Amino acid sequence: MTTTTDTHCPYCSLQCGMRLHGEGSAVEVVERPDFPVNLGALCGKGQSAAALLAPGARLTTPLLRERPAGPLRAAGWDEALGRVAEGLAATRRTHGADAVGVFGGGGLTNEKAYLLGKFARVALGTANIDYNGRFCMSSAAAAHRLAFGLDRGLPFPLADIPETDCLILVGANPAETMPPALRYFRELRERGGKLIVVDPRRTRTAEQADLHLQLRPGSDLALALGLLHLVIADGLLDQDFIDARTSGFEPARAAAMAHWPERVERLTGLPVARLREAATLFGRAATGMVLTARGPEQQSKGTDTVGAWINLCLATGKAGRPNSGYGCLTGQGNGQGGREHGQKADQLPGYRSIEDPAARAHVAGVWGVEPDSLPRSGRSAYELLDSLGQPDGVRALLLMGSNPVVSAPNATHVTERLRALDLLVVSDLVLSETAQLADVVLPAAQWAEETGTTTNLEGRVILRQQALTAPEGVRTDLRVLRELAERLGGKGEFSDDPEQVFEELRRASAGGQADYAGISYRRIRAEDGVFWPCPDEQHPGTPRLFLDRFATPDGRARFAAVTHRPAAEEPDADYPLYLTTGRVLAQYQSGAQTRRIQALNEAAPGPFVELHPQLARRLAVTEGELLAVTSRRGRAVAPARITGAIRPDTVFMPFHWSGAGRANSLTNPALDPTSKMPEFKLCAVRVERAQAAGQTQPAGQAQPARQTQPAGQAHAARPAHPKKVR
Ligand SMILES: Nc1nc2c(c(=O)[nH]1)N[C@H]1C(S)=C(S)[C@@H](COP(=O)(O)OP(=O)(O)OC[C@H]3O[C@@H](n4cnc5c(=O)[nH]c(N)nc54)[C@H](O)[C@@H]3O)O[C@H]1N2
Ligand SMILES: Nc1nc2c(c(=O)[nH]1)N[C@H]1C(S)=C(S)[C@@H](COP(=O)(O)OP(=O)(O)OC[C@H]3O[C@@H](n4cnc5c(=O)[nH]c(N)nc54)[C@H](O)[C@@H]3O)O[C@H]1N2
Ligand code: SF4
Ligand SMILES: [Mo]
Repeated sequence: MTTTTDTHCPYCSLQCGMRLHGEGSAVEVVERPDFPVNLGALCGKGQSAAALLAPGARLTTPLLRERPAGPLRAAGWDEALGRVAEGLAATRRTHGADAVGVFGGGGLTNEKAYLLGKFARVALGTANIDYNGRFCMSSAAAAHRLAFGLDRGLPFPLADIPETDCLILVGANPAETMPPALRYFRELRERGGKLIVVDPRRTRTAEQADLHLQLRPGSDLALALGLLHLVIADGLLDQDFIDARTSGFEPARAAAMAHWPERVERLTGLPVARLREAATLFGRAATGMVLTARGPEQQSKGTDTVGAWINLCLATGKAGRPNSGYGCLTGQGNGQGGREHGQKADQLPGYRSIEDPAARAHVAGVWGVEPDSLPRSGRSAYELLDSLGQPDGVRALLLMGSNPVVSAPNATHVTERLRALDLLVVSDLVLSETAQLADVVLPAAQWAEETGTTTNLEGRVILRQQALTAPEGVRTDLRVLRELAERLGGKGEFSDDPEQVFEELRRASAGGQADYAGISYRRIRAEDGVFWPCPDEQHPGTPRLFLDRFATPDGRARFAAVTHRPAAEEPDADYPLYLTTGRVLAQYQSGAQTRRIQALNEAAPGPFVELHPQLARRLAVTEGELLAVTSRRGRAVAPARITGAIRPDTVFMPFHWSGAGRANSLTNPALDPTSKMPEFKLCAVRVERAQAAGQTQPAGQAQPARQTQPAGQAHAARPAHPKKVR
């Protein structure tokens, strides 16, 4: 029988609508032209997403490690879950509940993220749960809450973008990271609106801009302050808006006045004339938007940096009004919903604080437990990974939906910490680099094999519908959590029916900031998604926030009192260049999924180091030659890609690969004090020809499309680790 199911892409936060068309276990992705966000358009990742559903391409049986340094072998579910439950319980008995940790992901559905948070607090009783979203947009989330009292990535639908007069895109490269969204920027320019792109590289996105500000990495804070300075000097403030709808302007004004154009030119490397051009375009526009992505956010001053861009919007009256505002382009498939319902260290569902007595009482009521039994705040993502295997740290870890061996900063150190665990349990679709280190690997069902909601970058809650039955041997994450909770014999009820879990999430979120109480699967199907907050079934949902008031106690948006400061590590004589990192179109994140898909692997076969021709000449490097990049934390080797599109003082590496070409062997785990975001976007490095540096192995080259080994076969043996204790 042929079936057609409407669903959404498993990858990024655009959550493009797609249709799965198929017979039996074979499905193909076809267009779904009626879904408003992407109107049928998909990037190559979405088009090829079904390839990983095939049994040969993914895990179909649990895997167990018998001896600390032995290989992984196939096992039955009963044995695998028994081992996990016993191991977690033993760690809890010996070292206390907080010695058990949980690490989640922004790709998990709302139902999974919610149940994972409940599982940690109720079934395990641990404070130590956090997730990879900490590495993603957490600085923007923190700045949002400080300024507006509420964090939703975009306060308006994407469809508003073409209506604004001037848009500043800061450290975002949607041409590679969300191509179907380019339509909105194109329409903006067709209407006569201006597009300004701020990026140290002339990306495919920057090529489409009216003005490209090719700043020095890490200088966005100075740039935003400098633009505010010029706007003030040119009399372009919206004083009525400042008086009526904001608080705290004076210290923000004083900080901006200390960032005069020549000083900002020195800090950013941008000529004063360019700064003036940008300030005039934005300041004079009747409406305007600033959108940030990972460029300015993944810095040890990311929260302050985003705050400075919000200041620019507030000072010019470009927030809380139609076709104006600040927004963050969230990244992961459920990067928005995944940060709302309790998989963060300090959070309970509905974007509630775990330290707030009223929030604890409400959620404990829904969960049927005593408020006092709920743990308090735990460690943030990098702090949690850094604590693994340490005497007072986490000693048994359940990891669901992340591949930190590739994606965490200072990854060599993080890998060592993972190896020092008493027990590592990884739920994944494939044998990721992190799963290869696990004691127990649990094969999870995939997006097309289960139903669940995600919340896209606009705050639109949408429904992925099951189109296929998962292969034998694979279980859903919800079922794994339910069965583990039962084996652990604790309090609370755990359902594995997604709609039932969503119904519980509605109740748990009711009255919170991210209020889903009025959203149901039925409504989502009928309405192309529903925007939160949506407190009851009659409520239409909230596509646009802050039009009447901001979500602060007095309804006013708050200016941030911020000044420029250097990065945690600036270039010096030993490490004279900036390294920045990011993405390419055909690979997704740690590459665990996309490196297993042939078409994508052909399009982007391996890591590389982007460098300017001037730098290449100085280093006597030719195109494709292997380069050794060294930072204070490690070294990576990858071929040179010479391009005039990058600053001569900066090199760029994508972070999608493991092995010798892993960018995160180099990156700096210096954390933003507020958001705990690591400084992925810049560190100081030295670059040499690999041969000159004594490297002769052609390491870091394209990796062949690796297939997961069939069930029953021995899997990667893990090198022995001295810290391994059992
Ligand atoms: N193809 C693809 N698409 C993806 C993903 C993927 O892995 N692959 N991941 C998804 C996820 S989770 C995310 S978070 C998003 C990320 O989406 P983006 O933020 O658009 O992607 P990045 O490449 O990380 O960074 C954007 C730009 O920041 C620039 N940049 C580097 N340093 C600085 C700086 O100091 N200041 C400024 N202003 N810019 C700087 C880089 O040159 C880069 O062009 O993409 C999502 N979509
Ligand atoms: N140098 C550098 N490092 C970075 C960044 C950067 O810009 N530069 N960006 C950071 C950002 S923004 C992000 S978001 C992180 C992302 O990095 P990761 O957290 O590693 O994200 P993914 O590679 O998407 O890992 C998801 C894993 O979960 C599996 N998976 C997918 N869906 C499911 C599911 O439903 N259930 C289960 N059980 N497993 C699933 C996938 O197969 C994959 O192995 O990387 C960060 N690291
Ligand atoms: S843009 Fe994002 S959601 Fe859309 S098809 Fe590509 S990866 Fe999927
Ligand atoms: Mo992300």
